[in-house]
Amino acid sequence: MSYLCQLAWVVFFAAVSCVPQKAEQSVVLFDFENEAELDRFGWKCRSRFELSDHVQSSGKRSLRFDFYPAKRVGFSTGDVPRDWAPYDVFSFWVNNPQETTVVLNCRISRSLKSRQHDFISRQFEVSPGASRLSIDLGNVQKIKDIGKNELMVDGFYVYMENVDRTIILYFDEFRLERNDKN
Ligand SMILES: [Ca+2]
Repeated sequence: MSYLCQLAWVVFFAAVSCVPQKAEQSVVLFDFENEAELDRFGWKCRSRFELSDHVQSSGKRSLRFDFYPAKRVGFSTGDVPRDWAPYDVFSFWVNNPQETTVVLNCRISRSLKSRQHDFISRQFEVSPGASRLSIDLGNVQKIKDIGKNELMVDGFYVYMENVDRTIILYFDEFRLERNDKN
């Protein structure tokens, strides 16, 4: 093989290896099927949590979380992929066994350059029964003037505020999703 030919192959393979890997269409971050998943969370006081096979959206189990009366109570994790820019939606399934709507908050912690942080916060009114809650990451990028490919995340926090009675919710299938079908 001539020198030029060898060089061409080197350039070709270098170019191929530099093509960014496309993110999966949908990534399940937590499915709450085994106890080890619970170790990936930080748990706050004033709560009780366990895996449950009572209801679920995927697999056989979900997370049952009892929010006890408190000013603020919930659960958080930093055990997530850092780069959320390739994804369009962050969503999770929730089942509200109460007979009334409850208010649930979700806060995504975004890391900025120079070790600063800010938060993407959403408040949801969760109706009785099952529903899927979602945060449109594309819209967040627009509102916060975040450039494409610049959504670096440290983790998220799901919580309730001013809880005056014990509230039970079941959670399952925390996901990152892409909208395009390619
Ligand atoms: Ca599950």
